Amino acid sequence: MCKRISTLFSLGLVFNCLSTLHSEDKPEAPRIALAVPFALSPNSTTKVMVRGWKLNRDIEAKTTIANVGLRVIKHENANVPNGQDAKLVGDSQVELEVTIPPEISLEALPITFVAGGAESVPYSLLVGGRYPVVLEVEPNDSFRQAQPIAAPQIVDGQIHSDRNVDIYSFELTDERRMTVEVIARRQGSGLDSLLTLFDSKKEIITTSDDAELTDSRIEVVLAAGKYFIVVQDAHDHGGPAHPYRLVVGY
Ligand SMILES: [Ca+2]
Ligand SMILES: [Ca+2]
Repeated sequence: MCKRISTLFSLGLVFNCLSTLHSEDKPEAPRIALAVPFALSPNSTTKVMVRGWKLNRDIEAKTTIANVGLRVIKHENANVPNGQDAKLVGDSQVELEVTIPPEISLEALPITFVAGGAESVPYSLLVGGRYPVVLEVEPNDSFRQAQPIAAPQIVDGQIHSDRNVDIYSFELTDERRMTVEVIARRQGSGLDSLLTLFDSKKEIITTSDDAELTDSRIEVVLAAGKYFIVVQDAHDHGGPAHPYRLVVGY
């Protein structure tokens, strides 16, 4: 690209090429792709696996929030899940222990990694949620095994293998305008979510693939009754880099 500067006279290209030359003098900074799980519980100590690039070396974790404890437990190479692109989900990982003391109230915790004097761009770990948070419980792969949840509710789950499908059920006692949303790619997940809402007779009401990036969102008015939510990957891929947060709200 730099060879073309003299013919293109692009100030943007000049700047980009000078930046590249400058950055070649320094060690490449670690980069963070995603954390599994995405979210931490407030007032707790949580182990989080952070995936990315250039993480398999002596590394320090930092945050700008005072009194939050960060401890690197280990750093290692990480397999790229089947069918995934290492450019998307990273090739190395850090197991991190995060302690949030009771006096700290946060919705997100920014973290960075420093290795060889170079610091990553910050990544935000979610903390808690707008609604009560529960974890996905497997097996929930069929309507018969659907995991009952409340509404409103947040579920932190994972499409843990290829062709895995996660099914949840909830009941409404009154008519409600509902928003059912998957947060995945926005937090760096490899999941390209596909979200489908079924009625009590297991007939499709509506579906959503890509509403924000590749994350899905359904907005619908529902009468009182029982409903099923199906979360899956649009390409039937799954693995350790496919976490998601399902937000069932009104
Ligand atoms: Ca699952
Ligand atoms: Ca999608």
